Amino acid sequence: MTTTQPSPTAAGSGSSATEAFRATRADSGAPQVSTERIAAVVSSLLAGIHDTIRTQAVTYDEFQAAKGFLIEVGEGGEWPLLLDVLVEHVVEDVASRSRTGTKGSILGPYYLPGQPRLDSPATLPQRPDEKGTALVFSGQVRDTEGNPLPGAEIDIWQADEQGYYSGFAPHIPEGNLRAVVVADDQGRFEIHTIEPAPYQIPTDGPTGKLLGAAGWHPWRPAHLHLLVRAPGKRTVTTQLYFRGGEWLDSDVASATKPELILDPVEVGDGTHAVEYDFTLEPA
Ligand code: MBD
Ligand code: FE
Repeated sequence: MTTTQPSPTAAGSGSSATEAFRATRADSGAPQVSTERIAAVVSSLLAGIHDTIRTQAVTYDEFQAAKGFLIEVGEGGEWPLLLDVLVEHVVEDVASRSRTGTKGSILGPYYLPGQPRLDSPATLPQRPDEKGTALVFSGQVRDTEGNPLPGAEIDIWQADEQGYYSGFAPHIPEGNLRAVVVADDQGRFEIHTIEPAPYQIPTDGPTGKLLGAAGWHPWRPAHLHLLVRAPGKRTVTTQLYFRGGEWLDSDVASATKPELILDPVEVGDGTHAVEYDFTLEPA
């Protein structure tokens, strides 16, 4: 480290992610799930665990270690991180079976609703000395017939050039590299930002320790997070990655798709530019 900035701790980002999750759940209310559905899903889940214990001949020591691990995940506030990294991609895969339009990807634990709405062209809120390669990200939002969607919103959030997210790292100002960008009357948007760095799961928390103990790396490739909305359309939750980026082929969260890779070009001054269009299906 070349700075004396406090580096984010797993416990800090974990508990912030747990708080953020609770805050967004409060808006949407408890889902109504039938007794039959709960019984079916929970018995299938338990059958998977029981089968693993039998086929792997899991010992008492291992069983008790698992309990200790799960207790630590809760105490560290890492349930959102652990579940989004190891499980969410399958939920997204199932949801996407019945969907058309731009491919989706996982939401992840670091979305914060209620960011400022900025008209396109917009520069994402950033520190005066924000490090990183300048990126101009532009495109158009259309419906499945190809019609432009005026006033579409691009709710965007990303890590900085060190791989940290505002709201989950104490040294970054609130709202940094987050905004809701409002497209123009042709559904076009232009967003000025910087290229994020790859993201490393904190290695000092239970999720990171589990990955290390299994001999797996803790990295996600560099990515932009997006929620793309328009009136009457289904909101697309997705992520965009960068061609040639490290960890693209081994994302710890298994959340990359070939359709979601940007290929920015140098446009002078060291600035990179890239276009990406979004297609939203009817709600
Ligand atoms: C991230 O930045 C992320 O996008 C996901 C899915 C999990 C952990 C950190
Ligand atoms: Fe992320």
